[in-house]
Amino acid sequence: MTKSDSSENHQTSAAVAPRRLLDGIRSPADIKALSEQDLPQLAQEVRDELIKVLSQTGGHLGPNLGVVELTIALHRVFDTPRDRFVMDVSHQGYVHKMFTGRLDRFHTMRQFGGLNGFLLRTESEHDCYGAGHAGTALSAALGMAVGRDLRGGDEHIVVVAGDAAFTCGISYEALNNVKAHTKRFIVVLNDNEWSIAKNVGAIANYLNSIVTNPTYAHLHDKARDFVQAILGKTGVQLAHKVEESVKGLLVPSVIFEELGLRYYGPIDGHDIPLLTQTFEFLKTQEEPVLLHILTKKGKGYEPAIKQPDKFHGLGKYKIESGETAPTPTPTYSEIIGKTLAKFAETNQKLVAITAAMPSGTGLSHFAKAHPTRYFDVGIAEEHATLFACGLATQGMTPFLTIYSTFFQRAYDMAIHDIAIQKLNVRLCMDRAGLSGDDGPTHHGLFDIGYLRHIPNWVHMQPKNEDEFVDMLWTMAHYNSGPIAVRYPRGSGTGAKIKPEPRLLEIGKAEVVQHGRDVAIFGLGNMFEVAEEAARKLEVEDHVLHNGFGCAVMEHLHSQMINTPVVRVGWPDHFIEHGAVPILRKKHGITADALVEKVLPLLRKKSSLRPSVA
Ligand SMILES: Cc1ncc(C[n+]2csc(CCOP(=O)(O)OP(=O)(O)O)c2C)c(N)n1
Repeated sequence: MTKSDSSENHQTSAAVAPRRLLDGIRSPADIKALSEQDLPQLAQEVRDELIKVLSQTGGHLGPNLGVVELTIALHRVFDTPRDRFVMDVSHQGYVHKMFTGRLDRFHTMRQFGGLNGFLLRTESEHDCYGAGHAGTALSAALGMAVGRDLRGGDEHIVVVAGDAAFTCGISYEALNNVKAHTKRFIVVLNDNEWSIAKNVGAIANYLNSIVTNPTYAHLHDKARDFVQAILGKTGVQLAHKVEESVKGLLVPSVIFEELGLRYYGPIDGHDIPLLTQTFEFLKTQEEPVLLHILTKKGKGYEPAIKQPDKFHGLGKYKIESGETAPTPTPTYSEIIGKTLAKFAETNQKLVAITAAMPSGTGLSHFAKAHPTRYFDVGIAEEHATLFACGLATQGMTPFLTIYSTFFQRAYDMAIHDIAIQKLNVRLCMDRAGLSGDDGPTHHGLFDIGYLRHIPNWVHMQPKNEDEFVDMLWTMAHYNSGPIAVRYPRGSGTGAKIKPEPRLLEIGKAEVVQHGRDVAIFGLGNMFEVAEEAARKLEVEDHVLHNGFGCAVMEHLHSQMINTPVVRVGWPDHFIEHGAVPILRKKHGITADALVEKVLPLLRKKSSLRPSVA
């Protein structure tokens, strides 16, 4: 749509009925076509849309409410898809989706068949890089910038990364190389002081020290007036001349400059004119630059401002109050947080570690009870793992709680540090199995595969909450090397947890039902499905390849047992996002699908006796 199309449409419909400016935004050109006076209204409409739609779909509300003005300014100044926005995690890309031709599908967000909750290269030409895990943006964007330079291109590469992305080691691995490899590179550090929980560590303190510098408020006002007066009036031609003066007006920050990026800021990330003019200026720079902007997570929605952690990402909620539906039974995460806190009362060596997920992993319960033995290390899974290794060498009892998908980061540590040295690290993998609406970046479908071939590891999965606590108890007492437990998102069967946990025998399966013709091996939360199928054959909430079923087949083979094996698990491709029951049905991870696979074999059973895994 051209500029005139956009305003014409707006006028025509405005004459009939009040129409949102947002509805006229079909592409970034329509953002550029709006007058500066219209932008606050657009920002309000975007916020209203986010709050309304996400109340039904769930999603990353707080982060997106915080980047409304930033996204407007970015799309006014830069031209995607030619210019590239590389968003770290990309959970803050919802507004960008609205502005790039996806507003009409915005209500399908995170639903099966609908828009993904993160940026996806396959979803839009405006999404130049997909993500879901943190810390990848700077490196990937640097690769793009170098590719552009080698090609002789002149497009802009703009990174948008939150303050917590700067707790990731890889962000610094990228920064270490920026200056040597490109001259044109724009980084926006979106500082809202929050990761999912409050951001942690020395870098967070350092950013805070810039922001709370007593001269900052004064300088900020002067900088704003200056940039607006000079750049606003005369455009970017004067940019080079004023560069030194602009820098002088802003608070100098050593760390980013030492790393080779010219630092600008901090500036108000909700001030569209200031952001726009600053981007116009940064666009002209022939050196890597970092703009530090200050934003409020959850801006414009009181419940999200009051509880940034909860509203970082959540399911459905009531718009008026922000209330969410209560979970009927305690989740596995809650159980682990409380159980470890209880164990730690008598085991003074028990320590618990999270990589920026205190509430997600349930460790917030542990943190309250044992603050000195609780460690949030930031978004730093490799460091968290090595840190646990170090603690283990000191005879501590480290519990490392990480989502299955994020532990992929620490694969080398699982071999090189934990397994080879046979360290007593207890790995608790939350969200093992399908994560549902977050999609392929978050499904925990690979951990059996990536751990089971490493020597020395014990790997468990409980069939219900009670067995989970037994497993945690067993882990706390297991001192013969690494031990892991995987458990799903949400609640289990609701099984009553007995008062005293029991020690489990390592490597021993439980025979739940005796029979003939078929042997069903069920793992973890798939036990219910298996029970129903045999009443149930067990299946696995993991990819088939290198999963539990493979382990069963290998074992049968090694014992020279020649029997057909039916395996039920996730197929060999990345599973899309959507509600878990829909995805299970689509991919045949149900008792019915299992029975259907086994029946033909049973019909032939005169000669064969099948096993199911
Ligand atoms: C490797 C990895 N670990 C953990 C997470 C979970 N996670 C998603 S967003 C987020 C916090 C991001 O904070 P920040 O970058 O400051 O952005 P904000 O949400 O505050 O805008 C975390 C820890 C992740 N996505 N990737």
